[in-house]
Amino acid sequence: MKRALITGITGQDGSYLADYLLKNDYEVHGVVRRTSSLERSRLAHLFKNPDIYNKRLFLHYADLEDITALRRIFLSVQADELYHLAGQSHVGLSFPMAEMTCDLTAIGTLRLLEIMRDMPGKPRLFHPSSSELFGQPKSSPQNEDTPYLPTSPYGCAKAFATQIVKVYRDCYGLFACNGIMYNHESPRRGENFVSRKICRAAAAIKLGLQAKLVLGNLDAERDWGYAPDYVRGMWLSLQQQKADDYLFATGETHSVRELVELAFKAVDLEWESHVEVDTALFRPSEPLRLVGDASKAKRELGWTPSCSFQELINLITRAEFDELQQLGSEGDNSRRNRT
Ligand code: G4F
Repeated sequence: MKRALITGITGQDGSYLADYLLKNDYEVHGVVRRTSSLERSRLAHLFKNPDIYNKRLFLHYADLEDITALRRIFLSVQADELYHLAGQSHVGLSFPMAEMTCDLTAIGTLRLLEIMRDMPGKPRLFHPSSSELFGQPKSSPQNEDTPYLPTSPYGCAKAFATQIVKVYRDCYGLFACNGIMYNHESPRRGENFVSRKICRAAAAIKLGLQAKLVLGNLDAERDWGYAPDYVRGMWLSLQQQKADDYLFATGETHSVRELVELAFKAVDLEWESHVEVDTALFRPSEPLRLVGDASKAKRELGWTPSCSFQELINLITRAEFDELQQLGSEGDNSRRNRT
């Protein structure tokens, strides 16, 4: 049985990856931070399964800054594969929290590589890089060779982390891969990312639980895909003979406005009378023309996205509607914390 270690296992990607690996007969270990709340609802279905929790799924406590604890976990787990998904992943919040974002995302990755260098049986490493690397690129679509021009502290931190992974691969022979991930969404997305915020609001407004939706830049455009597809790409990256970098994207770009239109249409509402724009939610700078060319991942890994943009937004909005309706029928309209 192969053994995998996931930092950030409680997040959207970490929880889908745990599902995927467990289905593929892995023993899965996750690193979690201590928080005052024990609720880790994205993993709840796994905790409830007596054949899985503490049998094939194990959690270990450590912060990314706590090198001694991390090193101890790495040595005791002796994983075959390490997926480093933890970090501060909100681009907007990286502006007010620039130092923390760079420390966790950039230096946190370097610290992990340093631990790996010293390990006797070195695991294969997957690092999730981001389209934020490209910021305002001179060409579209982007591929693995497009120069980095990040426009946010988060993008700068990812540029450092991506390059240091390549340096450690080339200099120390580590099996370390970057996946340049474009936006990927699902019902497990954090509620302060725009897809989930919009789909949840459309469902809540339809059910009479929310009056309006306040958004930032409706003209911003992204290449949005379905998170479980991207998690499959992470795994495929580590199954190759040679470590390399791959870009994962749908190749289509859509605006926030189109996302709003689809989400409200999914619940049979006209969006214009429910949505307000607040310029306070605009970011100091916004990437432009972010759309990915995933032909290398398709050619070498056999990876393709499974879900269209419309299917994705319908799927998230329907899941929100069902969940809010169920909470309502249980007499509890409070928002559930999924992390
Ligand atoms: O959903 P978002 O916050 O995602 P963003 O900034 O593109 O970052 C996500 O994708 C990256 C690429 O894969 C990851 F690296 C990163 O970790 C994260 O997963 O915002 C999408 C767009 C932005 O242009 C933002 O300005 O939506 C625009 N937007 C408009 N109104 C809003 C809002 N974003 C948020 N979060 N909230 C709004 O009210």
